[in-house]
Amino acid sequence: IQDFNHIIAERQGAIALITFNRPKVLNALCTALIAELETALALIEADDSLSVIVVTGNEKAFAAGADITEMANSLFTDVFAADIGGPRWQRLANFRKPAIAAVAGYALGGGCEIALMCDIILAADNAKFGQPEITIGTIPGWGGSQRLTRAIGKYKAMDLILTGRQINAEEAERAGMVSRIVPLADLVPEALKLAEKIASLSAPIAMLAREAVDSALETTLSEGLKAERRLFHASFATQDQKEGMAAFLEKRPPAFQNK
Ligand code: CO8
Repeated sequence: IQDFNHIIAERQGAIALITFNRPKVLNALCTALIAELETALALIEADDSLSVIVVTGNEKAFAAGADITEMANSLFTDVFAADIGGPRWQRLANFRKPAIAAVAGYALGGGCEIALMCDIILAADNAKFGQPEITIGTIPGWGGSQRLTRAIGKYKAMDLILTGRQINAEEAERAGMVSRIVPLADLVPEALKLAEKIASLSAPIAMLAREAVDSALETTLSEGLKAERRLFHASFATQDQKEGMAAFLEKRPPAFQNK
């Protein structure tokens, strides 16, 4: 897609595969990496030939958090002025196409929070999730206290955020923050297969669907139901709805045109 220093952005058919690429520091998420991610996401969002994104790391680490060396000596005025953790850091959460996090190894602090910004979290059997910020004298700053709590509930989130302990893939799946667990060797192929399944369906309908699900996290039940209904109604303005339903009635596979 484009050459970067700290991430690899590749095209695999309709799938954009983003790989964090700072293996020596367990993919610590430095500001330059976040800027590259922001650029890559803008390119992918604007490219009609790409419909799903997979974000991954390596076998040892998805990402072990924000880069502590960068933050260690920051003052309040520095992090406040730069709005560290703000919209630029949350770009993945506002990404409009379906996003899959394929997590192996450590997903800690900002790494866990990046995974939580995705729509689906696929975990390798060696994945470890945690919000260890309290052990280094700070708290989650990239949505962890909010998205994690919405994903797994107050009591489990407090357990993780107040102790900094790590949980394995099974505990994370039981808690509801992991969609599926796969063997480590199958992680990226399975994530791509899942992405291809989604990409084989209608891209605009997938965008409506993820916006509807996200409404559940953003608003009250009655407002969320209203948002869902409007998005459902909007699906009837697409050719893909006509094609999908016609194909069902004619007992043939649908040929979605992504319109
Ligand atoms: N930042 C910078 N460097 C890191 C980080 C990190 N988060 N994590 C690991 N590294 C570096 C280590 O310093 C080490 O470097 P070196 O070889 O030069 O000494 C290298 O990666 C390998 O790490 P370890 O030797 O520690 O590897 P281990 O296998 O012994 O341990 C752990 C792995 C348990 C993952 C350990 O590295 C660790 O605890 N890392 C830090 C985890 C952490 O506290 N993460 C939270 C960071 S704070 C955060 O994410 C806040 C997010 C919100 C901020 C908003 C936006 C910026």
